[in-house]
Amino acid sequence: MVDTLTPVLTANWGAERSWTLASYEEHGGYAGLRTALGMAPDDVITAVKDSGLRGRGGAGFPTGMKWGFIPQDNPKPKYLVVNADESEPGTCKDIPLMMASPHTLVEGVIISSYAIRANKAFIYIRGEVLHVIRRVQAAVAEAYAAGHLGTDIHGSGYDLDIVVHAGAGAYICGEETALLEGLEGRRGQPRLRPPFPAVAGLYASPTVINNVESIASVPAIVANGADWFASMGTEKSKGFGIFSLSGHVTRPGQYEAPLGITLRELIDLAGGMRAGHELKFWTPGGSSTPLLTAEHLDLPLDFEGMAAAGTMLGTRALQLFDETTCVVRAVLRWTEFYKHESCGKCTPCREGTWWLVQTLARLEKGEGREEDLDLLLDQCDNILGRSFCALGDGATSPISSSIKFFRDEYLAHLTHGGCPFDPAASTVFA
Ligand code: L3W
Ligand code: SF4
Repeated sequence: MVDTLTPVLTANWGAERSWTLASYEEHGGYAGLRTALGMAPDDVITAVKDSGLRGRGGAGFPTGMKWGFIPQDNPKPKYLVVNADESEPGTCKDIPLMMASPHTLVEGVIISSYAIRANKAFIYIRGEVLHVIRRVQAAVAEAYAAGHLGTDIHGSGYDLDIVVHAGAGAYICGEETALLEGLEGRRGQPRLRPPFPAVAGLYASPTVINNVESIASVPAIVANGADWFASMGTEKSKGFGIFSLSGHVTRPGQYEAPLGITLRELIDLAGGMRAGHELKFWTPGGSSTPLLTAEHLDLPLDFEGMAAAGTMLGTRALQLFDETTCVVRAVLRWTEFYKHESCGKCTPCREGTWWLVQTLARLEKGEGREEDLDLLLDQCDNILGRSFCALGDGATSPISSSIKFFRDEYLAHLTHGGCPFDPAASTVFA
């Protein structure tokens, strides 16, 4: 299901064979590339800076500023790496984008590489999605055949090669420095930052790493201008984005809309919650972002609005749960995921996620004690801010936020001697 209020990234998803070069060019594709090649690289960076585009992978770092960090006086090669290792629970925007319109990404890679003066770019795709890897490989091959890639692209004197790299199925490789380790052939574990990749990234060379959706937004910015992009969204969160609705909603799917839209408006677009049920809790940007409740339906879904509510916009992975879902069970499922995916490099996360699962599991079974709630919060305190990377911090988000909003539901498991919910009533986490 795709619905759009800002038909840009998803505009052609419904076109016949939308993933082919012919279809993409028929709908104006590669116009941005021709415009960019007629500009000085620094002017492309300025356009992206002026547009206000912020990273769409979760953190919201200004994209043009990141490109500006690449030291052009450094004689080493520069690289562009696309983080297409989409694995955050609930996050499902980059994979549909690459399936429906891989050329939007490929065109974005060429323009972005030109801007930072990179002659080699990598698209790192999570290994489990073989169909996506094949589709992007086919688009890259079509782009080479059409002269959009290779040497002297369209007579500009600019050369670029793209390598499509398949990951090996580790969530941690979505962390940018672990991704670089994986790309270099080592075990995927994060590196200490600084130095940030912009200074010393792939093969210790200056490297820009951006999310798929960030790079896919670039062709439209170059083709239509920075002001056009900045006219959408909110004061500090410009432009549009893909909002992925999943869970207990009538029409789950991708909804492209300006940043700052509210969840209430998105649920309306999606036909409402499933009939006869009400929203109980939701994640704004995947399970690593603290949960919110029905009280937060009218907050702007932008970086500032979510920060003010004590959470993060993240990847706009809106997982919606109605009153039939046990929040303790949902949180236990996510925590088991983090424990499984912890790379083991640092003690707070490696040991802490194991303890979180032990404590949560006994509470969920009704075998815990009331003091276990404070114990859980203490365990979170010992992980948050003390882990080597964001995975450890993210593991604490669903726990601490669910205890804040649903302490009584945790306690009900103790008085009931187990989960008070009927697992058959909820279609999620049953
Ligand atoms: C140069 C500086 N570069 C920061 C760059 C940095 C990176 C970007 C953001 O985590 C979040 C995380 C997850 N000089 C710089 C600099 N940079 N200072 O800016 O950096 P940072 O540290 O703010 O975030 P991060 O470690 O990249 C990303 C959240 O996203 N998340 C997870 C998403 C998961 C996926 C997936 O499924 N693949 O996207 C969900 O919300 O919790 O907070 O490039 O180098 N001084
Ligand atoms: Fe690895 Fe977890 Fe530490 Fe990150 S926080 S380095 S995933 S053990």
